[in-house]
Amino acid sequence: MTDRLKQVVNHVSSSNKMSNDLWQNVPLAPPDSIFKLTAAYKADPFENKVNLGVGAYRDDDNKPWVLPVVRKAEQILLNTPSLDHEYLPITGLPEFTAAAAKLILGPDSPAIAGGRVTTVQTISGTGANHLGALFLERFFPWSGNKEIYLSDPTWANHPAIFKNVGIVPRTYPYYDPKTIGLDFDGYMNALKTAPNNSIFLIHACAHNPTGVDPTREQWNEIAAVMLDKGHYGFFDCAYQGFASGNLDNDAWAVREFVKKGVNMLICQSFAKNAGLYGERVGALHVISSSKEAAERVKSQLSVLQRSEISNPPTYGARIVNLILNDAGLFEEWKRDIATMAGRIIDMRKQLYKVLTEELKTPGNWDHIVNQIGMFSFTGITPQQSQALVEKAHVYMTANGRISMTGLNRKNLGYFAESLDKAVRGQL
Ligand code: PLA
Repeated sequence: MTDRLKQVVNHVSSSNKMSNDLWQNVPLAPPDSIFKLTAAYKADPFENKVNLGVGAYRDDDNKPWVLPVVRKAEQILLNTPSLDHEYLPITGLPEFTAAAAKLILGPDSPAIAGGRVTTVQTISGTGANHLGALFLERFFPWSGNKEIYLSDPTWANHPAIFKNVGIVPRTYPYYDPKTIGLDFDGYMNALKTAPNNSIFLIHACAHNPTGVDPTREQWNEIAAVMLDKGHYGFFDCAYQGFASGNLDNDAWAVREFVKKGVNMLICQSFAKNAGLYGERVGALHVISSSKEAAERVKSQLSVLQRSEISNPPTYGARIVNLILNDAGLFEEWKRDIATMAGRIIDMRKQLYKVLTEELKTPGNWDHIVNQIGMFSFTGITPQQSQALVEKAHVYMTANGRISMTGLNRKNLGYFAESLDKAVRGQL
């Protein structure tokens, strides 16, 4: 070997050694609890496999559904040669952010009219949660520890999002396994006993994973304590339209809290209600007490956004912008949402019927029809969930959550029978 060659070999082997050692202390992380189900489902050759994991809408043929209104908007975009691929402003497409604020806060929102809303386009709902968390970590007038109260249970990603920015996640009671419903007393007690000016993360509608929302009377009581205690509301709205099938109904709590003057921000996602999962369309709305404060908030959100993603992506925001700002497309979108919500409600009714009338599965299954939104919290044990995954090829999260959209007329019977066997300990 020539000296030069030896030198090169040595160099390569030493750099290899270095890179081998470099990550030796990096522990192997477990796969994501929700997305691992999608991967396992895809890899499973079993014919009757069922995916009830991720909350992504499927039609009755178990296919992802591109909303007809989205197809139309895409055609319009294709036929608009003036559109280019320049960067958007840091806070996003202005027509989109303005319309997105109106969608959640209402067209006649006094907060919008007063210029008190700062809206920033984000990387879907997750990005809105992250940017909101980051903003609070930096600028919330913390009086003690940096903490946020999350409902028990909540979306699996919430604790990680807050931990990432140095906010400690704590929990407040939300779900009562005995009633398979809301633990309203526990919730109220947590609001009352938390230190003044605490931050509570609240699911705006169609709570994930339980499918259990407060009634309007209960929302009013929650708002009253929040005001009394000076608590801050961190609203996560990932399912507007999916709870009742109606966009305005599902925004009721958010609008009511804004009207009552609860200090709050809202994270908004268009992943589910527009079926734009992978396009990552969302927004963060921060409500301030004055126009001048809203401008300062906007300036700081711009600084944070710039260093995180520089500026948000164009494609999905352009689609939603067309839908929100064209009266005809907007009406069509509402019909598409009603189609999705209606199919889910139908599946709830059918599942309930098969479990209670045909199979006479032990236990009370009223919650299947009473819970709302994409998910049902079945109330089965982690062992029963595990048996369903491992023995019946029914993919669902260990906490007993099922995504109702994964059910259709063809697989509902198989799922119900498998659930029945799991409950009877016969799987
Ligand atoms: N907030 C809640 C309460 C959610 O359930 C989800 C998504 C998001 C925010 C974020 O969605 P986005 O970033 O796509 O807008 N929850 C899903 C998917 C549907 C996931 O885990 O990311 C779920 O299966 O729970």
